Formats: sequence, C-alpha cells, structure tokens
Amino acid sequence: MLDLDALRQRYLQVTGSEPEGLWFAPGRVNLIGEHTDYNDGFVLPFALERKAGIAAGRRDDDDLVLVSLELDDEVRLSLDALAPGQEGWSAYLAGVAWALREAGHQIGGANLVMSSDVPLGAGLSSSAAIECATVSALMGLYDLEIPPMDRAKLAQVAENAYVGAPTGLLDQAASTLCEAEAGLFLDCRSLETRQVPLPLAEQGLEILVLDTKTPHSHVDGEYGDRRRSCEEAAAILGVPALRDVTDLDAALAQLPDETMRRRVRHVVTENERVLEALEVAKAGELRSLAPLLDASHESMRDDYEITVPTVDLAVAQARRSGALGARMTGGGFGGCIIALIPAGEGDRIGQEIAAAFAEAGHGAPEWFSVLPAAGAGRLA
Ligand code: GAF
Repeated sequence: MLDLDALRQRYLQVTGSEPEGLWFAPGRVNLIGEHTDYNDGFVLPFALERKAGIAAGRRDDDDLVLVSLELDDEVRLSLDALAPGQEGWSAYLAGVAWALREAGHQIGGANLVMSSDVPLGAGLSSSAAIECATVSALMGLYDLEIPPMDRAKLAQVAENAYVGAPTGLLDQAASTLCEAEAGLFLDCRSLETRQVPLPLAEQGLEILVLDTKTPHSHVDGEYGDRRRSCEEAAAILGVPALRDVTDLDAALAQLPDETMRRRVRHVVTENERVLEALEVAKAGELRSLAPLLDASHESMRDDYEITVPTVDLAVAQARRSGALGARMTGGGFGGCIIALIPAGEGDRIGQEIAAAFAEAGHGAPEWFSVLPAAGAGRLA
C-alpha cells in the first residue's frame, strides 16, 4: 500500500511547502495478448491496486526536482537540459517532461516526489506506472488537456525515445485507460478500446499473481530481438505487420528459418487467443479463459521462447495445485505469472509453488491476489 502521509511528509521536507496535489497510475497484469502490441495486434490487460504515486507542485524556475521515496534519492535537472539516453530511475519522470515539451505542451519546473508499490522488474509495468503518474501530475499542475490515449502515447514516447526501451503501447494504455472491475481490450492498430467486465469475485474466482523474483529488463537485447524478428518476418511476407497474417500455414511456408516461423506462430495464434478471450469474457464465462491462458503460456515457452525455468515451474506447479489456467504475464525472461484460481485458494497455491521452488533450489517467490482496479488519476 502506498503511504500517502509519507509522500506528503517527504514533499514538505524537500520543498518546505505542501504539494499542490497527489496523482497516481497503476501497474497492470496482462490477462492475455503478449508481444502482440508492437505487431499491431490485440491485448487484454487490467490495472492493479498497486500503483506509483506522485506528490507534486510547480516551481518558479525551469528545474525538475525528482525524489524517490524508496531509493531515498534526489535528482535535479533543468528542463532545457533534458536529453534522451538518461539513465536511472529519474529518466522515467524526466522522459515524460521531455515528451510533453517535444509534443508542444507548455510546462515549467516541478517538484515530483514519488513512491511506488509496484514490484520493480517483475513484468507488472512498474515503469509505465511511473511514467503515467508523471503525465497525470504534470497535466494537473499545468492545466493541460490531453485525451487519455494521447497521454498513454506520450508516456510510451518517454519509454521508447528517452529511456530507450523499444516497447509497445500495452503498459501505458493499461495504466492510463483501465477501469475498475474490467479488462481493457485494445486494438493496437486502430487504438479502439473496449472495457470488458471481469466479474471474477461473482464467479468464485480470483487471479493470483506470483512474482518469481527472476528480474527482467526491456532495455536488454532479447525484447528488441523478438521485435526485430517480427518486423523482418512481416517484410518477407509483404504485410505491414504480423497482425495482417490471415493464413498462418501459407505464411509459415514462406519463411526462411524455423526460429522465425516459431515467432510468427506465437504472434498470430496469440492474437487469435485474445479475440477468443474477448468473446469468452463477453459471454460472462470467465472459467473458459483457463485453456486460453494455458495455450498462451505454451506458445510463449515453445514458440516465442521468452520464458525461463522459474516461470515455467511456477506455471506447472500452479496447475498441479489446482489453478484452472496459468501463464507468464508481461515481457518475459522472468517476472510474474498469473493463475486463474478458485477464490480463497491463493495462499495455499502460493505456498505449494514456494515449496516447489525450494526443492528446485530457487529463491522464494512472492504472491498476492488481485482484482481489476482503476487507471491513472488524482489521489488528493
Ligand atoms: C512489455 C512491453 F512494455 C509491452 O509493450 C509488451 O510488448 C509486453 O512486454 C509484452 O506483451 O511489457
């Protein structure tokens, strides 16, 4: 839980005055639709209660004073000196100020004191939460009117162009646009969205999130490699993006190597699974999501090759322990799994996965149950 009093206190200590407001943006889990966003495909995430919060106020000068409560660190930067390629935690906030100015929005200096309870590097969009909270805070401070999808896109510019991680729009769209008790269906080409009710509790279900504690990063090469491979395949197939592949077998027959064929198979089948999941959710039969989650995991493991042993073990043990379906969530190479489970079974299933980890010589995982929460906004 975010400690709002601690945020306020720290703001007061740093600046000598009360913040003008507190803004937040949540982390997310992706229910299904992994590595489809940058292929112009479909995704279905929902927002978490865990969030990044920012206590914010304007400054008289053109400086950004950025403070992280968790890291106990303070960074001061001049707006005019912001330049892509900056490293460290403060780049996620500074990048948003930079992106806003690049897009022509008028902002001045700001004190931004942040805190987050989204686990870092766990595949739950800790960076998008910080970026989207910063967008909300700077909009609030400087009275900017920016439609929600454009806010998400600005946060994505911060991540891609400033921080240097070649990600798609999934995380920032989820953090900005999600609504409580619903998943967000997003067509990443048309940017059409649809709120999809997910009455998990009513159906005696919950989603367990288990952090394998195997950290990952999107600035590293593997994410970019997957993306490049998809773009190369689309070029060979003569389509704008893998979203446009309509006959999978015919497409696979045209591709030169087995690795590329596997990558394409993942993206094309994953898009189909998101569309099926949307239908299942629209029909209100949430248990029927389970086989889609399982198939998504197998596709990420065998075709996209983005899972790691801890993640595969967690998914397999979740199923053995009674999960209806389970999959890795997020960019991959570590991070979290999600499991669709009967309500109230989270602790037992988490304990059993922890026991399997101990037996395999892995460190202890952490877990918590989640329900779909609201997207970015003002806290106070
Ligand atoms: C990460 C990226 F940031 C997203 O854009 C998306 O590609 C995801 O990995 C994989 O689905 O979270």
